[in-house]
Amino acid sequence: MDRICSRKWLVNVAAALLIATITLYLVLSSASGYSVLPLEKSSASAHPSSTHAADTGFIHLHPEEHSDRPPRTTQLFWNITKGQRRPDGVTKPVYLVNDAFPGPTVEARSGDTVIITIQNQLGGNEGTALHWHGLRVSNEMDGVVGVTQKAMMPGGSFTYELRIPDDQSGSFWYHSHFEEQRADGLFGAFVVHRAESEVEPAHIHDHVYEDDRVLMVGDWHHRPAPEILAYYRDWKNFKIEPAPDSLLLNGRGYFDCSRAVPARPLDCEVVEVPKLTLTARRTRLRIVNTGSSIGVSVSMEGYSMTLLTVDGGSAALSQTPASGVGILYPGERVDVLLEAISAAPGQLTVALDRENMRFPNLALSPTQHFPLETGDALFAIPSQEVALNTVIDLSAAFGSSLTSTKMPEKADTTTLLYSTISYLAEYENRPKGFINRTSWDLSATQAPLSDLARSEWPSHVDALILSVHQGSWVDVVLNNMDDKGHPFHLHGQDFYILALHEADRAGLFQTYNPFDAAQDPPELNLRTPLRKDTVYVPSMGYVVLRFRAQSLGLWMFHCHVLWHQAVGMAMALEVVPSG
Ligand SMILES: [Cu+2]
Repeated sequence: MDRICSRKWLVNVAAALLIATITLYLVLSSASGYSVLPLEKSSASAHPSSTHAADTGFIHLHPEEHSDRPPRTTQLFWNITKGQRRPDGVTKPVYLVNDAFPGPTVEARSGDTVIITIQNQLGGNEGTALHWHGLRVSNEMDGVVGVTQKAMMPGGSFTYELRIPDDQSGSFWYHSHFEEQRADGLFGAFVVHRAESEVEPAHIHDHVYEDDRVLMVGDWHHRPAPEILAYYRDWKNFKIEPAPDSLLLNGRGYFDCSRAVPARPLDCEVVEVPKLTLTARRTRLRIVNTGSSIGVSVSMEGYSMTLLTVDGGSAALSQTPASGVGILYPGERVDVLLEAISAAPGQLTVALDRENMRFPNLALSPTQHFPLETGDALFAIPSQEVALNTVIDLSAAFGSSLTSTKMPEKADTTTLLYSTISYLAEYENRPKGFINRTSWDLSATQAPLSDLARSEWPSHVDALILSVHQGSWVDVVLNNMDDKGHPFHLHGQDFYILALHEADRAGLFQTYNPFDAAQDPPELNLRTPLRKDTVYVPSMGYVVLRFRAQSLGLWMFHCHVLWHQAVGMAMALEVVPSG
């Protein structure tokens, strides 16, 4: 009798366990199948790298290991390969540096020499090269295929010897400058810490922070970049850039699989929304837009943001602390000081600007939220006054005061440029980028121009090459003839932004010609201009840039929207010896 009873009891327990298991399975499988924001769930289907216990979602920096040591030389070895990854749940072949996506973060200090030997292990016939965005390295190390080097072919290697100037520190990044590899993940962060002995503007020096972190933000396409470019170049698509599918923070995002359309099947798994954690009361956050075409705004609930620097460590000031910053365009960087104003968990919000998304992608959430947690040790700083829901306007920021010895009242040469993307019958109605009616055809420049005699350049590339003397001051007036903005990046030197003008009447160009005596010149900011290496030129407006030509060689100047650059919106600056 006892045995029968106990057997019945066992059967009941087993049945109950079975029902519980089935229920749990149904709950979990429906969560992983349909929930858009599965905050807490089994890690079984999550991306492996997002489940790491110590993971904060940010890239941690170590200024204490660099600021008070003497300059040194370090050697790195990087293998470039390609592999399948699921950055946002959707499988895609991405570029890997030493098996990592994004590539490893480089940390150095001003005056260091970083030697990086790159092995191309991509196989097939695919070349590559890396560019060190914003770093003032010697011209032959600039990594631009067709200008400063040949593409490094599979099985080959190339050694970049990066001598970081004694007076350069800040937030940089590296990325491929060959075809469209940047859009498929060949990039990483590069931070140069300031030596303690260097003088720093007071508004930065007065701030203390306990943590120093990087956040790379960028749009993301599920299809390989060559397909995106082919779409953009197709005359049937009216020169409208394809909207991205997703966005990534330090290489991770989340895509709602149920939004995939049958016409474009995806290998999609629901992944956890990446969580972000900040443990310090004050953090220096270096935000890099690593995307292909879209501007981003970033805001953080529970934190105030104070502008510190823009691009490669140039001081920048704006109004009172805000709760966000933007719009940051591809290639641009901004360093902000984050101060906790609330100990409660909040969220980080990224909003993608719609300017380069005229055909909306219904699968994309243009504004995305990521849970932002605070560490145990965190407590709010009560004295902070933050205008909530305000965003630091980078186009209205200004730099620290310049003395007249730093920049002359007048430049030695002035260049007038007009840029546009048009589609003309003679080019089969494909979009083509022009600067002063020249267009850079990258596929035609396999031999680097730096290896060729000047007289041979025109037969290799039909593009504008502006020659200036080393040490001379150059003004560039760049008029944007398009009804959308373009973030232009100059290699090898920083420029001051003396004027920036956005057309204030829709449909009306407001250009500036400094050689037209009848036109009133705009007001130039000669005392507190922002110093940058990437500038957003507003639609139908213009910028006036001034820089001192520094390093000898050929330096590209191009739109950092990858699709615009790929269809020719590029030119070069040639710095020749003076006298
Ligand atoms: Cu552009």
